[in-house]
Amino acid sequence: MKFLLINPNRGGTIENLDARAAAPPLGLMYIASVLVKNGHEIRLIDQVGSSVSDDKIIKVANHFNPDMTCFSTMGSQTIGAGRINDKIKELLPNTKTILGGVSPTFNDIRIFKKYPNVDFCIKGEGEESIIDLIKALKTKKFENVHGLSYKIKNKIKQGLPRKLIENIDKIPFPDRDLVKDIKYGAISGFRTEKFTTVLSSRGCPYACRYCSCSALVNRNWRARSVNNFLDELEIIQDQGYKNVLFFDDGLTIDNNRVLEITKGIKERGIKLNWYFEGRVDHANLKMFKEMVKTGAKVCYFGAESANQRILDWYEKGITVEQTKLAVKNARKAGMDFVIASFILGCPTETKEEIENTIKFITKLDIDFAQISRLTAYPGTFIWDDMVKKGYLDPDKYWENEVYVGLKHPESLPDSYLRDKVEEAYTRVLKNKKFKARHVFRLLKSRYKQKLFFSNLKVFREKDKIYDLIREK
Ligand code: B12
Ligand code: SF4
Repeated sequence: MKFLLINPNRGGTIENLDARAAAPPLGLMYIASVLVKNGHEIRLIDQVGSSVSDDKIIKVANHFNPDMTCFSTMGSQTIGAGRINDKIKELLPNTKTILGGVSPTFNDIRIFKKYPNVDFCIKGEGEESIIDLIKALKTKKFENVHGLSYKIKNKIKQGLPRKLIENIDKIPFPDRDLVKDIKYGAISGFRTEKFTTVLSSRGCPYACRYCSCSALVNRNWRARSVNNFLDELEIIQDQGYKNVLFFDDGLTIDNNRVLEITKGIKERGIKLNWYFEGRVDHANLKMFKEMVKTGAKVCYFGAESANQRILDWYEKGITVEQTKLAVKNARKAGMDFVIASFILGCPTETKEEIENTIKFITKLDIDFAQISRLTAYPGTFIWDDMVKKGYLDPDKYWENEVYVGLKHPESLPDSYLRDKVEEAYTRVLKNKKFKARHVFRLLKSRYKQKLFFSNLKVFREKDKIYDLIREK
């Protein structure tokens, strides 16, 4: 069969942001590999990374004439998928449409209602479900497919509950050749050398109230074997990549496993720069040192707040002291660029607590802080709680994020929080000690110098960066 795989841009008018925050569409690249392995013919279009127009996609579709058109969507990408799919269906009414990704995982029924041209939604991990769906097309026994939602005679039906893939070593490596001509060169708005993305493990056992990662995998964490993962890194190096971004939600959960990975990197002579995210309570100094020795350059911590009461409200399971120690350890280990994320606007959070967080950020020895307003997304505790209490109409906001401050009666007003985020960025970047530390680190780190000089234009367009960050 022929499959057209599309990573659509967001439905709105911020394609510029899409291109600047683009990364290879890893989920779709995994699906592509599985389809090819099963003998199917595929085309993949990353509209986000390549900025191709809808018209160009329709032309490709018309020429390729796929049996199945598959979209991967998170958030407002579903709007883009709906828009493109309607046009494709007009030309090719026999192609069947599948939506997969985070959005259909939590919004399948809403998708069918809003977009009548969608035939199937695959919820959760798609590698096994899509193959089962292809088989079911012959038998028509859709009810036996895990994670599938479908329509029969305009009635929405569900298959079996979604299921996690037990042995993730068995999943073929994502097909990077499909996007080899796209230059993904910006991470969080900062220009970098060409990079690719990897997943050494899947899922997360925690359940922070603002995050949907745990709901995606029922609080499950599965790791690939170290050798299986290193085999992929070797291929990536052979393909000419120098930079790798880890998309793991829980890379550092098992410190010993990370040490085995770093040992393997040394033994196999792999030379790649890495970027990763980690929890502050898994920020072991010995592990960081080995990571730095084997190429780790940028680490990103979810610090979220300087107030223990707020961290506890989020059920984050960390302490403020752990954040300080994590940053200290990353510094001691020689990490070139340390980023921490913070959220303002937790329900019941006071103005004083927000002030405390901003002061804390200016003192923390990091290179950059990402500061956001608390947002509700489908699949999170906060979303479910607000829906349950009647603060939020899910049918209105499922495709576009909603700031908690706009809807929650116990939250500070959103306009106040928006101003505070802007003020926080300004105060942090203008803080004399923060600036002095930057200059010092710039002189010490060749990597940081490279990053800094290739981003001079971006730094000059400081307001644009703020916009970008605010939009994210
Ligand atoms: C990387 C990432 C991004 C990147 C995406 C770049 C890229 N090209 O990949 C960027 C930075 C752009 C991004 C943006 C956003 N993101 Co994001 N992102 C992630 C992250 C960390 C990893 C995604 C990933 O690649 N996972 C690995 C792959 C293998 O998994 P996958 O994509 O889910 O694919 C699997 C299945 O979903 C399925 N599948 C996927 N596509 C398809 C297609 C078909 C046809 C089939 C059959 C199956 C299928 O099979 C795949 C293999 O098993 C996730 C966290 C997470 N754990 O998912 C958050 C996450 C998805 N993001 C999230 C959010 C909130 C956002 C933003 C809204 C943030 C913001 N405020 O701007 C935006 C939304 C952008 C938009 N489109 O509207 C939330 C989603 C919340 C929700 N419930 O909707 C998550 C879950 C993080 C969280 N903390 O909760 N994000
Ligand atoms: S914020 Fe991080 S630790 Fe918390 S549930 Fe999400 S991925 Fe897991």
